[in-house]
Amino acid sequence: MKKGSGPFSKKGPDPFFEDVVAGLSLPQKALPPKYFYDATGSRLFEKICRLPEYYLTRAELSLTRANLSSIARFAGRGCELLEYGSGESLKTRLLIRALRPKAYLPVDISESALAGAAARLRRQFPWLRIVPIVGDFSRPLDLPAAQGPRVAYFPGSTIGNLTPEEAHGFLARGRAHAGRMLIGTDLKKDANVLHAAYNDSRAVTAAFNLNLLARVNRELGGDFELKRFAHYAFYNAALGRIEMHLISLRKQEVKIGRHRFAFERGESIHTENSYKYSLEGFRALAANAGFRQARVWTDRKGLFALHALTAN
Ligand code: AVJ
Repeated sequence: MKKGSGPFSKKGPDPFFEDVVAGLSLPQKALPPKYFYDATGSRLFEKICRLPEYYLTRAELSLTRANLSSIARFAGRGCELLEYGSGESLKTRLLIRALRPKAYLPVDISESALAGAAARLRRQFPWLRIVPIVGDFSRPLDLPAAQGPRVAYFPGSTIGNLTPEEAHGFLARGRAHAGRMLIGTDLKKDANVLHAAYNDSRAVTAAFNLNLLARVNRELGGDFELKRFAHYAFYNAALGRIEMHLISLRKQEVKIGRHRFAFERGESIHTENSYKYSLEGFRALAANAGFRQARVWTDRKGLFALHALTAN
């Protein structure tokens, strides 16, 4: 078990432990997807982004490259750039080069991911003021006061992890952070294309999903037997989302500290939602949260969208 974590940590309750116990106690067992990204999970996610079936990353990068000067014009050169996520990505570097922001404020729950990304960006952009912020964007956030116009960047369809209700809350709270937003969303499309993206032939997505149980074992002293669970992902068309689950392959009991969780054969842990939006659907969601869609860019194949939003 990792030092300083688990039920007996001196630092008080460990949010990972609390969230795991709460999630596995629900009638439909569930684990929050934000915990996918430990060191192993982040490595697996990068591998997912390079898979032939996982079109999202390439589509967003290509639309960003193709529209970089319009995007920069919308954001305003010399703004403060706030990013939800640690800013490891190639897209972020493109944006920084094009915008020449006064400051760059990455927000991430992982202090180590933030520190690593900030160090690399400092080397690449010595002129840039970088203000890393440890925080969870799915909850209210306290940010340093803006010293000029601020634009928030939320790429990668990460907003797709939130339900539309949560996304509404995120956007409504975001109005206090930034007057303008750039948000990447995956578009609705043929269910077979979506299915393949989350059921890749090399089973990297399966390994990414199962790593969540391995992480519970490593950090919380759980005794999940990974071979007794299977990756399951499908497109829920009625709700417009990919759902990822881990299915128990037999009746079994799992221990985490003094807690025991019983699984029926076939019972699932719901590990992720990945919402897909139509252009109109996201525009309406943003409008309800007080944002006007000023522009929207898509890639040539119409797979992915980047929305430019202005607070009303
Ligand atoms: C990083 C949340 C956008 O939902 O497509 C990739 C995560 N899950 N494969 C997504 C993910 C399975 C990804 N997001």
